[in-house]
Amino acid sequence: MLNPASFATFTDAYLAVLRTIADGPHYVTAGRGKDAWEVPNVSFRLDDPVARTLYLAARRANPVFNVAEFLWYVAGRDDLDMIAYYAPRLRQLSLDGQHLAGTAYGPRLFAPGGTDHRSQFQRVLDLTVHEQDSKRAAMIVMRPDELEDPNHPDVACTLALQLMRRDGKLHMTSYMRGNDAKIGLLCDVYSFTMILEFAARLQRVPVGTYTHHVGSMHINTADLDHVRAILAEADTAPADPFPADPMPADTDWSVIGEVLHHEEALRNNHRALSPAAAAELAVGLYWQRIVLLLEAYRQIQHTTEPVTRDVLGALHPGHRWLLAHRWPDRIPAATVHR
Ligand code: 5HM
Repeated sequence: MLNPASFATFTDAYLAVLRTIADGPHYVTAGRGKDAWEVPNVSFRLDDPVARTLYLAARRANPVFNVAEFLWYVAGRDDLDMIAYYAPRLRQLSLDGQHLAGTAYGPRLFAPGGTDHRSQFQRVLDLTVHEQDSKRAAMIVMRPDELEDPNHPDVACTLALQLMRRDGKLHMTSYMRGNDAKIGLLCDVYSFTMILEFAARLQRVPVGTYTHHVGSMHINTADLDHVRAILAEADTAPADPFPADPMPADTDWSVIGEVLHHEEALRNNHRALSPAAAAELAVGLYWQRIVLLLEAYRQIQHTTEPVTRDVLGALHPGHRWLLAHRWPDRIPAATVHR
């Protein structure tokens, strides 16, 4: 069997990867200050890349960071101003205290460049339209010069993202040199499948499959107890309690621009956003709820009060559940049901 295993949801794939490493590491590695259990050459396929959200309380996934990382990428940004507001630990990877290098995939994928002034993303989209069966639609992320400084704290872990249009659907394959199976895997699959779904909406074709190939899949030994707690919860937790929510068919660059505009205002605490004001935004309900998720995070970051009930009530129920497990002291318990 030369093809990777297929999974219905990301949750199934994530648990299989964690179990494989925790039950039988091939190597114990040491390097760059972190010991890890490693299984090399791990691949899997997701049949429904939209079912990307993990609902396991022990993992304490941060839905705000997942959305923000996608937005940071498509905006073509490399600044800490935006992304460290959502993930302060990323500051440790920056050499100048203002920008990220390898972790910032946005400029590499989405910034216009070259003599044709197109982004890599635009080039591969154009390619899959003009030559539907193309095998060339790969966006390159890691760069050869990144290894000039072997001690650089921030070298891209993703080698390439490839689009393939087959049977009328848009599929994605990602190639990574290394992936932290507990933390990075969840965030990377989330943002890459969002990029796939956005690309499919721009082309007005259905989302196909997502395939993930990793050279070094590993769990840091410091995370092993946490991983065992996640696996123990998964043994008894119900399967994905909230249905996957597809991106609206009319999602295009103007919708993303509108969402980014509100993201910036909320991040800088220039204003609050009520559910009534969100309902007036010129974007679909899906994106209104994402902007409201950013409003909930504004309240968590810029106030000391519990998140207001009207905002929590207007969120996607899955986001509300995730927020309640990530910030239990800021979410009134009565507002959350599985
Ligand atoms: O020594 P190295 O550059 O591989 O350390 C980076 C760590 O962050 C690795 O554990 C890598 O797998 C993880 N990582 C990830 O899982 C990093 C990035 C940033 O590119 C990522 N996913 N997107």
